This record gives sequence, structure tokens and C-alpha cells, in this order.
Amino acid sequence: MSELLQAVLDSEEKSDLRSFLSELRQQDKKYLLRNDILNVYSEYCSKSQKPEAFYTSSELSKLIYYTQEIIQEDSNFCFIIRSKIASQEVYWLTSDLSIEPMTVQDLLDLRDRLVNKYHPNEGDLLELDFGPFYDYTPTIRDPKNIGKGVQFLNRYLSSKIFQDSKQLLDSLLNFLRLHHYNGVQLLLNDRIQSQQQLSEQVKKAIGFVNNRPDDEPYEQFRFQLQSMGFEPGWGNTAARVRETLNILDELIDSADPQTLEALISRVPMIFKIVLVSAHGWFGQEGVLGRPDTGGQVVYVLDQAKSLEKQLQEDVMLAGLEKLNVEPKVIILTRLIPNSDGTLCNQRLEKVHDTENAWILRVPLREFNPNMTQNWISRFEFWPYLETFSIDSERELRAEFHGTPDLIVGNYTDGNLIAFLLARRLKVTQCNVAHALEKSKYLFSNLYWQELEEKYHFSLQFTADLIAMNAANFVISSTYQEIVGTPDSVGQYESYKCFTMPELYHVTNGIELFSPKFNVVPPGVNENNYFPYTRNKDRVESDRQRLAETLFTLEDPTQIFGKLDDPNKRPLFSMARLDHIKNLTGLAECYGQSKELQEHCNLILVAGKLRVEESGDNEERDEIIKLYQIIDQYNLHGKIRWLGVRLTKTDSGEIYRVIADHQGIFVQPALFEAFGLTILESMVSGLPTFATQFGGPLEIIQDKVNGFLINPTNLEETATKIVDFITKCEQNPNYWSEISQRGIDRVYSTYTWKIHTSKLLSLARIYGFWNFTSKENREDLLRYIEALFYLIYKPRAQQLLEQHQYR
Ligand code: UDP
Ligand code: LCN
Repeated sequence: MSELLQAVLDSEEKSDLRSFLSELRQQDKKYLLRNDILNVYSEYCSKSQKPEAFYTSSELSKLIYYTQEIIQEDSNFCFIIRSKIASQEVYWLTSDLSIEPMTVQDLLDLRDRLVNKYHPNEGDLLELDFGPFYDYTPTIRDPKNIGKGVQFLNRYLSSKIFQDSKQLLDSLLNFLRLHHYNGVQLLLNDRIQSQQQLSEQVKKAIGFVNNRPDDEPYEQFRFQLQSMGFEPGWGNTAARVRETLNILDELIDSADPQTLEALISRVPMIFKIVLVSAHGWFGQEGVLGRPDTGGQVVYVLDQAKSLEKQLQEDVMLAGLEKLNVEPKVIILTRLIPNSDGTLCNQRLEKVHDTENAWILRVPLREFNPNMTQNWISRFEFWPYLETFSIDSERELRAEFHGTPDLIVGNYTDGNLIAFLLARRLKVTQCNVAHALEKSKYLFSNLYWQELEEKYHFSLQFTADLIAMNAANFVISSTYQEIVGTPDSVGQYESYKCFTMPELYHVTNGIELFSPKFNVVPPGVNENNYFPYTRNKDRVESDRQRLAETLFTLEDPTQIFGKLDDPNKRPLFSMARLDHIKNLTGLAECYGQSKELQEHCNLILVAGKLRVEESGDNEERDEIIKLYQIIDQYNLHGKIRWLGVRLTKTDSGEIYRVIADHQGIFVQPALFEAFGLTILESMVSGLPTFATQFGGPLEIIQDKVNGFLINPTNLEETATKIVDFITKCEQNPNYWSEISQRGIDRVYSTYTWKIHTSKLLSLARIYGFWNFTSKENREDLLRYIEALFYLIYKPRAQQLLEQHQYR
């Protein structure tokens, strides 16, 4: 029984609950989400003149706080209570206040009834339940440790070595013998056949390297080590080899999680990586700001560069340089023949500033040239994924002269392709979501049939379930991406249980407590984005040109607005003109605050200036709205709107120019999964105000190194910014203090170096884990394949047929 519900029933507030339910019955909406519930409750409290204490700390208020959804049927209610992160309880509350727990199946049936899609007489609906497949894997217990999968796994594996050292050390021995590069055996050779021999030979080898100078290159004693059973890969110098062998020795004697991680992280097993980012315009120039192409492209490009660097460093430290080991990173994307002047029609493009990182573009098969020759929206891309992955496999094998060691998928489509490739190539699969559309669109699953023509969510959510369950590990940018916050459901969490009426019910879609989840936030490109004070790295002519562009240049083709006083403090924002980015909300907030207008100019870098120039419906709507707001609040003379697509170097310098003018960056999104612009502005030294909805909540420590805002509360947001400005005017050091703390926050926590070393270490540890427990995954993968062939594929085929007529 829910303690929260029981507490209300056992208290004097029972009659309040009854009245509150009666208030709910008056509502038109039968399905209330958390915000609606809070609104009804607040209305109820003010109508019945409840004291403030009742509103904030009564038993009923606690119940309401933790209730995520209320569904009314007849005069009864279903309460979905989430009193703890990542777990929910469901109760049926009748008009006479009796309470019954509901099963997940009951809840999904109720939701179906609500939309008139419940047909019990026509047989049961397919029920998807991934729960049993996780029974055999270890799971995390405490929700606060969700997302720290690898730490958990290391503890688990080392305690197994401790309990059953024979079996796990056998696995370790076999694992260490597995690795080779281009036919050259690495780490161990046939001279070591058993644990006993391993243990003896390690000690012997340590004794041998102990007598050699620290900096003696490995090549000079390679053959002596080989005769003891050790092949290349232990280190590049005597000191490094000694260190690695000592870690192995320690692990054999007494396993602990740190030692296990230290050893596995040094195993040279990853040299060739594929990053799949399939649907969009993927290029280095002229693609940002297009529909579907935002942070994901920036993220993958920077990740590729950083991965290459880290792999090169690892190869050097492992002593493999002389073997001509050349790490290679391939970004796999689609080739777009009609590429609108970009390089997206080129098969192969070198990633700038790398030696061996490439963008490999594979064309879609020509089902219908009207579709496949052109850019295709991410919502329509589904029919092409399987054949794309078959063709890509061939191309990847040719490019790598073999198979890759790790495949990382991005977004639903890339993750599904990663699954198909990883399954065929028998390689470790890692997923990165960036954004899961399911939680972005309200009721997207319940009304999937109505939305199908435009969004095809039945394919997307099925693909998500397939890929997230198949992945060996998942990296998320934040904790809340997995399981949300105390008062909001996480993006992955939203796949736990849901109905797709008349298609299937998901009773357990993902195990949130699985160690496969790991929080590994991205970094920021430090060549482009760095503190404004680093003058020696700035180009004076760029600074002047961009200052002119931002504040004074008159060029109506790409700039709207002329400032009355260009010297006022700039309030700056930059984003695509999507509804969810809410730049129009920021303009409205500025429009409503006379004080803000007195102190600041508003400067936006966003999308296009003219509706005719945009091919995207949402962008067109936002353009119209922005002009309306400018007129409504008469912002002429106070606002500049730059409808430009900036190059990477310019986008770096633009933050710094704003910082030169002691400006502020505002990120007002209604929801932001992570928010790379926040890192960019902070590292540039701009005091940053960012939405509290989504990733920024974890990036910014409020009032310490930036500020969190609720962008739906315009007045409060304006006041927060005005307060900051007033404080800066009273104390000129305050701006610099926040600026410096923002810079420190990024360098300490959000760098690509931290990201990639963690990612590679995860890949190795999950590779080892997969090796020791692989027989256990086959049943899960078979189930997933059945989903792919029996649900995904026929639906994708139907969509393909629709595309034939476009
Ligand atoms: N960006 C850009 N030019 C623009 C708008 C955005 O270069 O006109 C870049 C911005 O610097 C950032 C990325 O696009 O690197 C946007 O990433 P973010 O994670 O903030 O949002 P997304 O667009 O992925 O939702
Ligand atoms: C997608 C988003 O919506 C952003 O919030 C992220 O920063 C970006 O991808 C990179 O992961």
C-alpha cells in the first residue's frame, strides 16, 4: 500500500482528499499530468482558503507532489505515484476512497480504454517484457548509483574473482590471449597456457624489468619478454611494462575493483571505431543550423577527433608504435546526392585536424530517387536503415581491412544501425541517445496512430527499445537523461512501461538499474571555444569584424535591427529557431521587462530572417512569432537578430566578443537534453543563464558558476537577470567572479579528454564483461531480433511503399 496515500487516509485530511477528487471530477481533462495536477491542487487550496502550511506541507500536498499522473474513469481515479526516482506505484482510488494496487497490465488497459482502443474480446495484445533477460545480470540497488554502471561492474567482477577466482581468472587469461593487431599477437603467447603459468611468469617478468632502467624502450627487451610468454602491449618503456605487469600481479593475488579497472583499461583492444550518425546533413561546413542537424553533428565530430588522439596516446603508451598500429575512426553517415553545395555528396572526407579520422558516406539504395537522392527527415528515415547497414558493413570492412572494435550509435536511427552492424560483426555496441523523442512529444505513444502519418513513432519507439536493450552499454550526458529528477521522469525511464494502443504493450521496456547505463558528458572543442581573456589565441581582425556584425553592421539581407545604444550590455543567445529552443520566449521575457530593456540589448543568432528562406514548418512559425513580439513590445532599437549560419571559428569568437562587452548568455529552452551552447558560453567566460528543464540543471550549479531559470516564468526570469546586472553594477568584480567560475566548471568536468578516456575505458570493460558472460546475452538478442523482423521491418516496408508515391 502506498504510504503516501495511506497517510492521507489516516489523517484528518481524508475529507480534503474527497473534496480534491471532486475538484478533479470537474475538470474537462480526464488524463492529468503533473503540471495539471499541481494546478488543480493549487486552485483547490485557494478556493477552499487553505492556509499556506496546508498547501506546502500537509499529507495531501506530499501525495500530490509525488503523483505523476491521474487518470479518471467514471468517478474513480488511477494515481501513478513516483515517490522514489526510477520506481512507480499505481493505485485505483474509488469514490468511497477504497484503494487497490493496480498491475502494470491494468494501467496499460486503462490507458487504452481512455482512447477507446481497448478490445479484450479480440484477444490479447502483444506484451513486450525485457525484465526476464536482466534477471541473470547484476543490477544496481540504490537509484543514486544509476548511471555509474562501470564502477558497479568492476566491484561485481572483482568480488567474483575473489569468490571464485579460478573461473574468472581463467576468463581473464583467455581474454588476455585474445588480442592481436593485423595478425600480430598481443599481450600473451602460447608459452602461457594456465593460470599457474601466468602467475609464475608475471613474477619472473617483473623481476626481469625491475633490473632495467625506467626509460629503456620496450623494443630493446621485446624478445626476452617474448620468451617468457609476453607479447607487445604491456608498455612502451621498462617503467610502463613494470607498472602494467604489477597491476596484473596484484589482481591475481587479491582482486579489487580499482585494480581490475586499471588493468582492463590498459588492454590494447580498441584501434578502430565507428561512430554512426546516419540521417542528417553530416559535414564540417555549411550544415549546422539545418533541420535535424544541431549538437549531434558537433558532438560526433569533436568526439571523433578526441577519440583519435586518445587512441594514439594509448597505442604509444602500450608500446605498439613500432608495429605500425594506426588507430582509425570512421563517422558513418548517409551520402546525400543532392547536397545543396555541401560536401554531403562525397563518399569520403577527412576530419579536419586528424590523421586518420574520416567521414564515410554510404548512399541509400535507390528505392525512389525523389526520396533517396535528397535529404530525408529523421522521422521518415526508417525504411532505409536495414539496407543501409548491409551496404555499410561492406564499406566498413573495406575501409578498415577488417572489422572495427567498437560501434557507437547516435540517435534512434544510428543506434539501430549500430545494433544491426554489431550483431553481424560481433563487436561491442554503445548507444548515445542525444534526444529521445518519446518524452519530447506529450502523449506521443498514446496517440501514436493519430501522429503516425507525420512522425512514425511506432517505428521510432520500437527501434529505441531494440537498440537500448541490445547495446552493451549506453552513455548518457546526464543522470536525469536516464531516470529524471525527483519530480520528473527520465528520458530512458519513459520506456519502462507504456502502451502503443492496438500495437503492443510494454510492461518492462528497459532495466534502469542495469550497469549498462553510464553518465559520460561531452566536452567542448577547446580550439574553438576558450576564455575571452586568452588574447594571444584570438585574431584581432575576426574580433573587430564580429563586433561590427553583432552591434552595428547594416546588412538587411542577414541582420535585422539597429541598436539605439550599441554600448549597452548585450544579452545574447544562439540556437536553431525551433519551438523548443524558445528564443521567442526569451524575446517576450525581454519585451515584458522595461528594466531589462533599460540595461541591455537583446542579440540573437538564430536561423533565418525570412519565412520564404526556410524549408522547415517549425522554423517558419518561429520567425513569424519573433517579428510579432518585436512589434508588440516595440523592441525596435533594442534588438538585433542575426539570421546567419556561423562557421565554427566565428561561433567561438562571437561568445568572446560578447564577453568583451561584459555580456550574458541566456539559454531559454523549454527542454534541453544537454545543451552544448551552455558549455561553449561558460568556457568563453560568459555568465550563463540556462533553463532548469533538462541537462543544464546538472551542468550549472545555480548561483555558483551560472544561473538556472524557469523559462516559462517570464517575470521571474527577467528579475533574476536584472538582479545579476544590478549586482554587477554595484560590484564590478561580480561579473568576473561568475565568469571565472563558469570557466573552471567546464575545464574541471566537461572536457573531451575526460569524455574519451572514460568512453574507451568503458568499451574495454564492457568488452571483457561481454566476453565473460556472452552466452547469457544470446537469448535477449534473439528476442530483439524477433522484434526487429516481426514488428519493425513490416512497418518500415509499409512506409517505404508510401514513399514510392512521393
Ligand atoms: N550552432 C552553430 N550555429 C548556429 C546555431 C548553433 O554553430 O547558428 C552550434 C552551437 O555552437 C552548438 C550546436 O550548434 O555547438 C548546438 O548544440 P546544442 O547541444 O546546444 O543544441 P541542439 O541544436 O543539439 O539541440
Ligand atoms: C541533442 C540535443 O538536443 C542537445 O541538448 C545536446 O546537447 C546535443 O544533442 C548533443 O548531445
